[in-house]
Amino acid sequence: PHVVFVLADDLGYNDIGYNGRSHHSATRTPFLDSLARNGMILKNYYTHSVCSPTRGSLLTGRNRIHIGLQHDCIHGTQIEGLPLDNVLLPEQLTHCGYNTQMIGKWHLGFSSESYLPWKRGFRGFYGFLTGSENYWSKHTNAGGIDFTDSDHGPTNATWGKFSSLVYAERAKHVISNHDKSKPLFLFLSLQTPHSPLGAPAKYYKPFRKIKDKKRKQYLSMVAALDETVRNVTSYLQDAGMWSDTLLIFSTDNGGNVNEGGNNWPYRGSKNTMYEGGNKAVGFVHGPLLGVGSRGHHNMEQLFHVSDWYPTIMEATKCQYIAEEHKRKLDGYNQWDVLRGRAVSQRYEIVHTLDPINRTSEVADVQYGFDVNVQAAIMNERWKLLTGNPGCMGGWYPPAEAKELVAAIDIRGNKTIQLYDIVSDPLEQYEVSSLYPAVVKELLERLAYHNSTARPPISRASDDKNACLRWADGYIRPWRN
Ligand SMILES: *[C@@H]1O[C@H](CO)[C@@H](O)[C@H](O)[C@H]1NC(C)=O
Ligand SMILES: *[C@@H]1O[C@H](CO)[C@@H](O)[C@H](O)[C@H]1NC(C)=O
Ligand SMILES: *[C@@H]1O[C@H](CO)[C@@H](O)[C@H](O)[C@H]1NC(C)=O
Ligand SMILES: *[C@@H]1O[C@H](CO)[C@@H](O)[C@H](O)[C@H]1NC(C)=O
Ligand SMILES: *[C@@H]1O[C@H](CO)[C@@H](O)[C@H](O)[C@H]1NC(C)=O
Ligand SMILES: [Ca+2]
Repeated sequence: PHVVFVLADDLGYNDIGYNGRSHHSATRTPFLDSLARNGMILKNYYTHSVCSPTRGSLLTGRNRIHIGLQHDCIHGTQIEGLPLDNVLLPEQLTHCGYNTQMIGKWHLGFSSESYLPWKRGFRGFYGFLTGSENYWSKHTNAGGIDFTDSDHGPTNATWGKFSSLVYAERAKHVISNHDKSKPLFLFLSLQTPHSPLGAPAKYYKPFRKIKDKKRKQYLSMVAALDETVRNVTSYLQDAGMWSDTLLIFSTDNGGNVNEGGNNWPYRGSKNTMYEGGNKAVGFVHGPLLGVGSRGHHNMEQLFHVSDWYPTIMEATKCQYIAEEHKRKLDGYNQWDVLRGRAVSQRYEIVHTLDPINRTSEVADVQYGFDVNVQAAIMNERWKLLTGNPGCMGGWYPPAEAKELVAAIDIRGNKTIQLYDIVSDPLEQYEVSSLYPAVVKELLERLAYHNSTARPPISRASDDKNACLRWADGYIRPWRN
């Protein structure tokens, strides 16, 4: 089958129509909703809480703690990128005869050529290398133009054109040039609805009445996202490829409540360890799933972003280049689970374990784990947080829902928090003092996971000689 993986950037739980309708959100995603309704909605799906870790996990099939991405995103001046000792999903798929194409945002390092997407399994890349940029001019904050066509190098050819349109047109080009006797893997890594906020005027219409400017801009960008997927779907239909396409839709992390996104009724924001940071929008569509064309299909079983790698390998019947690659994965093959033929083997997710992020330099080791360190683990019904879970830790209704009031973070200075995520999915009742045995068990789990972690890459590897704007105006690798 052809596999189209659509990754939205910073789309919150309450920003997709099928969730928003019952949670006071004005978001409108009719096309995505229709795909989801005729596919399988992942109701219990988690990503990491920020861009690079989720993207790294998706492409390696491993948890962020095993690819050095436990601390923060990869910054433009950082030497290290997604560690090179991983074989990425597109490398495996290329080996199985796929035409592997990536469009959009990379954000996994570009200090030297070896980190670039087209050196790591994608036959073609058309998009940007850093984490955010102007949607029209493609300028980053540092001033460089960040746009590269892997066949021709950095380019200014998309200047002035909103990126949704740029990416949809590129997808059309990829699809029409694709040799139909081969399978296609298209990784459509869209910029919407990540900041900087703003969209062409036509997308604002349905949101005219919303007073909050950021929310209005953000929802317009979500509308552009919906239209992009609609158009790409029609290009696949026109090419006769749609009936043999598995489409996966996912966000990369929770909504950023400071930049128009929304995760209501869940707690927290992007970059927090609460559900608002990690509980993600995701669904799958395509005849291969074997689900009927009518009715709602919700999957309640636990699914993590690292599961896509082995799941896609199974769906495509692709043989691993080497068995050892398979053994390195943290992800579970959930293909039969998605098709309702098996029960998920996953019962645990480590959201993070970040030794650089600590609340005190003095260690406070309990059951083998230093609880000053930012960490979060879900295990069956329990969720344990240690250290600093992030600064936007309250409950934030969408700005258009004037009847709802925000509830502020009341956690105080606790370095250990325990929630029963099944009976208390909104994380309102901190119960660590009631269940000391559970706390002990989960701290021991964290100590175990810590013993398997790789040291985090960090800003300590920033290069003072990094160049984010070459004399010709562009961004590109600056080391050999
Ligand atoms: C989608 O296609 C319509 C009709 O051709 C076009 O007007 C619109 O600009 C396209 N939008 C995107 C994001 O591709
Ligand atoms: C993780 O393991 C390392 C190496 O044993 C240790 O130095 C560190 O304190 C541990 N971290 C936590 C959070 O316990
Ligand atoms: C730790 O993480 C929180 C939330 O992600 C962030 O606000 C804070 O700045 C981080 N601190 C350090 C030292 O990285
Ligand atoms: C948390 O600790 C800091 C520093 O010790 C203190 O200033 C602050 O008042 C404490 N906050 C709460 C809610 O206890
Ligand atoms: C990119 O194109 C725009 C519009 O033509 C132009 O103003 C700008 O100077 C160009 N930038 C570079 C680096 O060529
Ligand atoms: Ca993101």
